[in-house]
Amino acid sequence: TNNIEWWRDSVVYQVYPKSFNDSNDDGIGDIPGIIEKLDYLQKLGVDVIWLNPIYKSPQVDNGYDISNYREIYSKFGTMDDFEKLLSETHKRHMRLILDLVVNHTSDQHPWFKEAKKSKENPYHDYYIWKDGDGKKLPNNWGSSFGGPTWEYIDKLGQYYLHLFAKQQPDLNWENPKVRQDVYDIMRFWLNKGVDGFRMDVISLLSKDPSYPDGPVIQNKAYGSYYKGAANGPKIHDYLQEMNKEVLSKYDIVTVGETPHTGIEDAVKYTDSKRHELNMVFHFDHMHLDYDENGKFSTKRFKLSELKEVFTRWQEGMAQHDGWNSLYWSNHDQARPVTRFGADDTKWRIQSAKMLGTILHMQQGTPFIFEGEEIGMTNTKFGSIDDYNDIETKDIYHDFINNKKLGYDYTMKSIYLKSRDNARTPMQWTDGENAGFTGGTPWMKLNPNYKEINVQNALGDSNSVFYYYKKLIELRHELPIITTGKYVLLDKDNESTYSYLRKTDNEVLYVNGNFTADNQVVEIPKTLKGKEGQVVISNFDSKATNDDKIELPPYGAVVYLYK
Ligand code: TEU
Ligand code: CA
Repeated sequence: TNNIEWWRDSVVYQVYPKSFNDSNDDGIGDIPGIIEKLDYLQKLGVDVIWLNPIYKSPQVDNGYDISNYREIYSKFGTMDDFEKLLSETHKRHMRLILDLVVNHTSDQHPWFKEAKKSKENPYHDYYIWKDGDGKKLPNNWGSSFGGPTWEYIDKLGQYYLHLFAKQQPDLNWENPKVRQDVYDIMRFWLNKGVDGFRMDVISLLSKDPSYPDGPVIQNKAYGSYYKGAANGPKIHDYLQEMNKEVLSKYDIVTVGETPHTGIEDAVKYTDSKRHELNMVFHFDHMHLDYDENGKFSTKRFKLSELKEVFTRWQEGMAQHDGWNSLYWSNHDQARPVTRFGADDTKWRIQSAKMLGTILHMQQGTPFIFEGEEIGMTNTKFGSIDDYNDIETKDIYHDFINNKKLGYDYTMKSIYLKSRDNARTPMQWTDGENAGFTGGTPWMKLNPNYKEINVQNALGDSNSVFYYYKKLIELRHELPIITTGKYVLLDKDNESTYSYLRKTDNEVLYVNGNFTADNQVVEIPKTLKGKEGQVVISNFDSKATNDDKIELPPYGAVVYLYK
């Protein structure tokens, strides 16, 4: 539309390949299945598709444990399938980005198999080792999926570091050979024509060489590794080197997943003058409903805190030359309509649209996770055996056996927070297995697919789908959504969220009701008496020159003042 970089007014759609669409009825989503649905994504109007890892992997952590970075996981298809996906995506004027997982590899990667043979092996130094006796751990760090971050290899008399599962050993970024090999992998995919990367836990690459003990928080048995691993001493050197050697040579988009990163660090990653990344995913809004046990809580977020987080990031990135990513969920998070809206039959559709409005009218690049555009909800499986996710299984064990929180509470927290809420198969139709597969699905479906599915959404002009389509169109049509200055209104109001986006000659006025009651919003003084045109709303709202707006339950309305 204008001369800003293309990714600034793009909308990204995240595909979790395993759960998207199965083309050959083996129960597992695959690349040919994604190709079948490209017309659907084009209809939605998204600009970019991000695929979770599609590489060869033992699937201990659903593809975040890679054993060959240049091969496709065989159940997802072949390299030919991938190349076809890429060209079919480009044919439809969309772009495709891949997940780059280079904090760790699989323990089945040839580098690691070599590395653990001996200390003299040329690949030994590709990973992070500490001498020891197998009794005293090098420090108190606990891994993300339970147990210590250190695994002992008897033969070597050494521990290796794994911030995640023990099948995910951390790469040693201090070693320039590791970095060059990673850059080669990146070039391999970029030279095929992929349009960028989402970079997994990229804030964790550079470890503090003193490996300091971390504080023991969230009732965990071990210390947190963040102090010694997040935003470490050399992280910006590494990313600037990566940018210089690889990223700067291509017209691509990069988004870093950056656990434990606040505004100050995020500015360093994304300020365009520093030549690192285009944007990052922070977790501040994801933490609002954590409790003393961390993520797996039954606590509900507070609206004033949500506003505080969004506003801090909107203002913080705008003050610098940074850029926001915008998301309600992804493959690691609960479904937003359950977590931030209301997933009951009465308010599901309204609240899904309201949440979409509040996020998509902000400055930044929005990410839509598959199924969000039809308002898919969390699920409740009857037994822990129906769950697949390594994190969920670890929490179940920890809550029941160690923390003694009881079965009912444990399952309740899983119903609210398990990553598998996001990973149930995509709901295409009301037919068998929601049209996801003709075989036995790798994970159970959410039984509400009879009602919530793409087929129904496409047949109903009032569906969440068409509302999201409109939100995406607005971003392409109204530059103010990309460029306008964000101003929060009525910050302490626990029922409604209102903000402005401003340019020199226009104002966008965004309102969302987060409750199941009617709410009245006072129009700000500067807009009173002027006529705002409705650009999108989930209820029957008209142009207004009134002093107040009446919002129905979960109502949302956006006005444009010229
Ligand atoms: O997640 C990184 C991360 O910070 C996780 O601890 C995340 O917060 C957690 O899943 C939330 O419950 C990334 C990937 O997105 C995730 O799927 C992988 O399991 C993880 O890295 C390891 O690669
Ligand atoms: Ca398949």
